[in-house]
Amino acid sequence: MTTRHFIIATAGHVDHGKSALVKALTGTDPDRLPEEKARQITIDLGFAELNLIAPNGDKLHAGIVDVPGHEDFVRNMIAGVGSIDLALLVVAADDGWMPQTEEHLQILTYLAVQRAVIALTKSDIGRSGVVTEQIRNQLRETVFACAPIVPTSVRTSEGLEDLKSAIASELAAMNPQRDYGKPRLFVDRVFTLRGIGTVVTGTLTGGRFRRGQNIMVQPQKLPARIRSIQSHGVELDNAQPGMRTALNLSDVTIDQIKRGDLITDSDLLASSTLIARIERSSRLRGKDPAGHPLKNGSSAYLHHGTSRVAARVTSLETDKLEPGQKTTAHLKLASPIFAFAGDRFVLRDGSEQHTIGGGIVLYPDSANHREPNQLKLLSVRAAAPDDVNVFVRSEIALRGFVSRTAVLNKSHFSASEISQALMRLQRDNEIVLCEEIAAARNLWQRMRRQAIALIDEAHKRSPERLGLELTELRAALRDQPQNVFDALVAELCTDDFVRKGPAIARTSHRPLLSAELRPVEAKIRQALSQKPFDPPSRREIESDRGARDVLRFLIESGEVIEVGPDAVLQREHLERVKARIAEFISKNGPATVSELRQALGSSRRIMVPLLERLDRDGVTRRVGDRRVLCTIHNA
Ligand SMILES: Nc1nc2c(ncn2[C@@H]2O[C@H](COP(=O)(O)OP(=O)(O)OP(=O)(O)O)[C@@H](O)[C@H]2O)c(=O)[nH]1
Ligand SMILES: [Mg+2]
Repeated sequence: MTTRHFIIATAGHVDHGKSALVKALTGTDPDRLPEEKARQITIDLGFAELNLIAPNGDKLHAGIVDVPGHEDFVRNMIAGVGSIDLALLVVAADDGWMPQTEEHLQILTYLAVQRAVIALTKSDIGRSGVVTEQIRNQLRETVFACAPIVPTSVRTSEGLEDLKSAIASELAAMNPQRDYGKPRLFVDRVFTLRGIGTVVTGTLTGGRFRRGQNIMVQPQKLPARIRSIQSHGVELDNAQPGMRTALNLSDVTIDQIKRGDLITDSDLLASSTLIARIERSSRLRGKDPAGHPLKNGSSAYLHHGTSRVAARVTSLETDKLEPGQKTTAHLKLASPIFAFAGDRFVLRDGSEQHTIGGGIVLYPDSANHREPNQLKLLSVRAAAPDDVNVFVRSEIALRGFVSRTAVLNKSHFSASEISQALMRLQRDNEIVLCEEIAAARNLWQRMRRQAIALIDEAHKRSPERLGLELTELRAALRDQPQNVFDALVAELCTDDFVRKGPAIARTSHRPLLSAELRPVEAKIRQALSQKPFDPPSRREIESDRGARDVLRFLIESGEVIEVGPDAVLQREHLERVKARIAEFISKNGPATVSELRQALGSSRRIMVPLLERLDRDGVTRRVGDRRVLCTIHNA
């Protein structure tokens, strides 16, 4: 039977008994720092593990993150609850609902934690009945309204078994964290072990890591390799989502990596601007500093995963945001973060005293989506952040084109979920799929029509040419990204168009000289044949525009070969001169340029580039200042 893995984090006011409870449940004291022991307070995150049996007998394993309750360390608390399945919200029976109980509840809500078990601690000294009622009242309008409340005491051991069963029932009812093939581990600790090297720990989400895998430390894009993996002290080949994970990394030193960094397998760029849906809890009171209006352009701190970064927040819809309100906003970050659409975050004020809001990343890249239709698309996305169809459709509508790998990958959806959504949209005729590109149908058709018109125009303007130079087409469509352009050319070429060297043409197009160029053609042919191995230079032939066009036509049609920058030969003459050179060397042995030139009635101007070309083609080989035939031609 496989064990299902989950992550639990504590939450609650300072001194309410979170760490004591974790110790009583697991046997591990999560307070490990000397300063924590001395001050009897949790400062930084602590870790423990709990094995449980589900009501149906399944094995459950929970990594526990114990967070500090003190208001000075809310920053650490947020780092601990970023990717959890279940909150263990602790309220002391003697103290009741307190400011950080409230602040932590709001943080859990912003981070979209869906389930909680409430431990009513210190039941040996408190007023369990009154406080239970108070908790129920506080949770009434929240997702935790029906969460179990279990009175416990670590002094008398009352309720500890009940608490374990309550946790087990909650976890048993949950799906383990999703594996969408995009592993991310937000680093919460970095340390070095003698003889082992750099170790980072965190909670793994979104995908798996395996021993030996190459990874990327983001946002700095630092490549490294996973030398070994542990979870709660046990060596593993693989770590899966929802596991507390320790990675021993090669190629990184501890000064290159810190809490807040992210281990991922993606080398996509991190972003310094985001578009996000921001909301402010209606529980905030306007008269409290945390509830003051959030004015446009205010600075705040954005907490994402275990990272915290200064941000300038500008609503795209309103001047200021009051408690209970939501808006789509633009966030300019002081340093980049590696976020996905759908990621949750918390906002604290510039002084880092208060939690003022939170939200969801809608668009994890730079963009300036302020048009009403764009804002509408974003709010549709905000309303259904877990709907892959909504995500993909809005992404294509916002960007016009997307490349599957580069953009859709910054989401909480797997490659196959995205592919299926793309196929559905294609079936419904909303988009065009072409190689790596998915494009809004209207936009693609417009671009395609434009390209076809340009090609037809080129055929008409210069019927003697192969077609429209791709560089010319690219210049006309310069606003489109290169990969979109490449996809368009590829798509055109599946149909009525074809690539011919550097040009694109209608398949039906046959280059043809216009009547007025025919005499020029005859003249050039004659000039090239008069002294077949020593014809006039290209410059001489191209005496005017018409001659230039004709010569290019002859080159493109393959009748004339460019031997050097200024040297051209008719194809048949090139073949003949090649044969004569081979014959001469076979008969007389290795020959110099000037021997060959004299023997064949050619010139240095032709013979030097010609022999270089034959060297490149493997016909001749240079030995000193002589040419020999390559063995294959001797044979
Ligand atoms: N009587 C009684 N005291 C308790 C109980 N649980 C914890 N305490 C005491 O409460 C104090 C605080 O306990 P901690 O577990 O450190 O509280 P905490 O919530 O982890 O505190 P921070 O991490 O600093 O927020 C300690 O002195 C504990 O001995 C309990 O069930 N009964
Ligand atoms: Mg503690």
